[in-house]
Amino acid sequence: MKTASAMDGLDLCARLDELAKLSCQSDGLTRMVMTKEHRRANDLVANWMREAGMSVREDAIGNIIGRYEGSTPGAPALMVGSHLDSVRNAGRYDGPLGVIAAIASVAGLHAAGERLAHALEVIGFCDEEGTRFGATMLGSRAVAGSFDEAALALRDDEGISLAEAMTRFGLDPARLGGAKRQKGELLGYLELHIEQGPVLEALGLPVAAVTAINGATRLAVTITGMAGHAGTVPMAGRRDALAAAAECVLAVEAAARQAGLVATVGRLDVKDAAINVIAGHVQFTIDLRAPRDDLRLALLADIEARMRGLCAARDVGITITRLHELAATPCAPQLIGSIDAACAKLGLEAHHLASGAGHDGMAMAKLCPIGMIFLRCKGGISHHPDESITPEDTALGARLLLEVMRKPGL
Ligand code: HGY
Ligand code: MN
Ligand code: MN
Repeated sequence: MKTASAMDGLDLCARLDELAKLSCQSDGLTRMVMTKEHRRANDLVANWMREAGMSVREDAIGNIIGRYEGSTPGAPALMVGSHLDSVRNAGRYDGPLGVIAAIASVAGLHAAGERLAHALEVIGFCDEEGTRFGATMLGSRAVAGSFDEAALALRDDEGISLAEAMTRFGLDPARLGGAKRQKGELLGYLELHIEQGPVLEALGLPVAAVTAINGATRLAVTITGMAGHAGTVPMAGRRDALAAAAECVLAVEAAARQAGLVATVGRLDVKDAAINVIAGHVQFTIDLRAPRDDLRLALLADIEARMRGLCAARDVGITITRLHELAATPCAPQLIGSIDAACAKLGLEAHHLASGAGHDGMAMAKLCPIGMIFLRCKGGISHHPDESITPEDTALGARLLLEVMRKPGL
């Protein structure tokens, strides 16, 4: 990155636009883990990291990591970054903003010849969304040492397992343990991320310190009934898996509304679907979140009970598989305090906000203190092509990130 423009909002947004082109979707952004788009994104980010004065490596799970030594080589590092993968038909700022802003911050230090007492490591996590294989935060779990090896057997829509995809990507699944960092290597983990909600825009504030990240559970549900002829099987005799699944979807929605929480069926697939066939086999996903784990587990139990009851009444089978679970995660008070102090230094209000969305910090919290900065985004829109931030806010977010990187208070 050029010296003067390292923290320039237009330059940062131009780099985010460049990254957004690395997509398997011709008319939008979809970038999934262990794909050629992932490879091209790692290569592009690695070049920017080197330009910013960092040494660069790709770890055993495909995260791209740049290191900028402190005044004493080998000192523990503050890790700063976010994820480089996306959901399908995504916005271009969810994830990459945190990586690009972190690189720009190091580029600013490098240009000034400034070394901190601690080292800095900038990371582009390989898979936070879980778009391709369903299990989420593969990269940060591997770094934190909480990677579930069962995930290696998960298969994508083409039936390719994560293990096979890693091999094709040039990684050895048997060696992914090498990504794990030891306690003490990292002082903490810090991430700049779009808010993905409407609060900051409504308050007229550009940034906030995140206080905690909601806990999340992801489920895969399979309903098995009896396929049949749409014209000959009487309604009374049907074991219609799609009708049962539809009732389950509404039960999920009703349970979440009643609990004052959120639960979403984002994907539903009918096996051997045909216009004139009663569905015999349906799979769908459930994503549920809560700020407290007791509330999340109570909602989970309620949803399971409702679904099992209505499937029994319809004489169809139901299996429920847990794909992913992460507890509600508080951010470190020291980092919240540092973000507040940096806001004060930049003349910004020190607002606090909890995160309804999940983030890699949930996994990293097992290894070290975590902190997050939220940046205002237009209409709170995210996981959508209309996701939007301004160059001015982007530059401000990067400057705030740099201030906290200088004085994390850890
Ligand atoms: O699902 C989430 O909250 C995040 O975008 N992965
Ligand atoms: Mn994200
Ligand atoms: Mn996301």
